[in-house]
Amino acid sequence: MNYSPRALTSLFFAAVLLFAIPAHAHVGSPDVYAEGMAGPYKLSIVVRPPVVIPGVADIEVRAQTPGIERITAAPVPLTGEAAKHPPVPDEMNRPSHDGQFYTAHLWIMATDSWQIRFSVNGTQGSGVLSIPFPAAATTTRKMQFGLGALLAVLGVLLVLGMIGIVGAAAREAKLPPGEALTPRGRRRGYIAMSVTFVVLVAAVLLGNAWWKSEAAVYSGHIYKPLEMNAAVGQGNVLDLKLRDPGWIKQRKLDDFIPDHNHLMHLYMIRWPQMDVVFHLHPEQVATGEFQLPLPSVPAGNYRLYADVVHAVGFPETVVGDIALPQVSGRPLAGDDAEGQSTTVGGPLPDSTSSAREQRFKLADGYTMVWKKPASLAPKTPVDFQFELLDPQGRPPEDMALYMGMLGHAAFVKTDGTVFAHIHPSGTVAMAAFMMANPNAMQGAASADMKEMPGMNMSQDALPNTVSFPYGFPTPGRYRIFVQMKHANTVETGVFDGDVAGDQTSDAKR
Ligand SMILES: [Cu+2]
Repeated sequence: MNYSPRALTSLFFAAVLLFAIPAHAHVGSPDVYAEGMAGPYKLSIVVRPPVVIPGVADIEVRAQTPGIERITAAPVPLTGEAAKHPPVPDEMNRPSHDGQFYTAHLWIMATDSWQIRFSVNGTQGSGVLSIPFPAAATTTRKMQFGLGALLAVLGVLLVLGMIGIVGAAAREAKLPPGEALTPRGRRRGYIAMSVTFVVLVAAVLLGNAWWKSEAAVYSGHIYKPLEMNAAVGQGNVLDLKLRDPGWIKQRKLDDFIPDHNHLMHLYMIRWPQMDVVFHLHPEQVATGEFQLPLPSVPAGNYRLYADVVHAVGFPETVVGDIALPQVSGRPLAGDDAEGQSTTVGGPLPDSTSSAREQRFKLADGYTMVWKKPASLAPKTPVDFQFELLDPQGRPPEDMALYMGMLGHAAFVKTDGTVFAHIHPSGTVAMAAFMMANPNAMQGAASADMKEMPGMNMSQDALPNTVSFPYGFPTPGRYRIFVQMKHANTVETGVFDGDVAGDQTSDAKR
């Protein structure tokens, strides 16, 4: 981490130029929604990463447990030396009379893998919870015309004023009061003004060159996702080659860490129908290269979303495409799973769907139910709740964890601009969450784990319901793929949601 002159100049630039937009692990879904336990207190958290780097992250916390007296928040790098020296935390505000709702605005100084560390004090004692998130700029914004014009006018005034002052000083500084100006004095004034003019023009040109080179350095820091080339080789082996288009030099292709047991989680969705989905786990065969023998796949164009996590806890989603013929491959095994539904945009898959409930009939007679909120709005945190029922409509008695979780969900916008892979703890990559909360993980064998949403490790029967904290980034139609497991069967429910907003309103005046 270096906060030295470069960071300070960047700060200056950020302030003046209003650079924009955050980076994210998911595609088009930069905000972090998470749920977790800070000691005895359950918190629902939203972290909206900064629109500038350096920039301000907006943080919202809703306390789900009563008795909290104060919450502090501090931004800390997830790894490295700086992670051991957290800054003095900020006290979170309670902006309304709603005593359970807290906010904070924290500076994020560099492109990196970060965490917000929440410390909670209250009647039940204290607790800590850290929520990781990646921070990187993804675009720049041009200077506003009005601001540019104002600065230009002020600059010209400064230059002219400087020339005038120097001229006057050279002409008249040594002139006794009341005496007339000599031609020699006047000439001295002109010379001084000319020299000043040349010096100032040179300074402006140099300043412009410096500005441009800083802007170029900054634009080099703009997030560029990894690229992926997909092909099918002999024996129906899917081959994925990752490529770094050039971003910060810290990014490597050989430092991926397992996220719930797999280096890569690949969602393969038939596109644009979105009627067939696979959740697969290719193996790393070389640096930046992953392979997987394909299962049986219906022919079509597929969109690929591959989730990976770097060693520093920085998650990325790599996007690709592939056209596949009908493939007769191996049977699905292990953690690999498949789901099918109707073409998106058509009628909802079950006629019993109502405004508050969407039911999805699975091929084996089971049903998955989405307990739908009354309305869906962009950028609003919601608990997405799903329930699995057996063919008799009862909770299955053999509920199982799927890759250590009660459920996995993917929220995919039908225009392809959003993909987010979510767990009961939220949008954070589990591998990064474990780095941020090492103590919670030491408790894996102890009671602590039971407190982690979706990570119930006790011997008790597992619930047949799962909930995911998430908020849609933009209005429009989304398809939600939800996976829950009973015995050895992974069920994939498919649901559609329309998120209200200006773009979806077709009732034009
Ligand atoms: Cu998952």
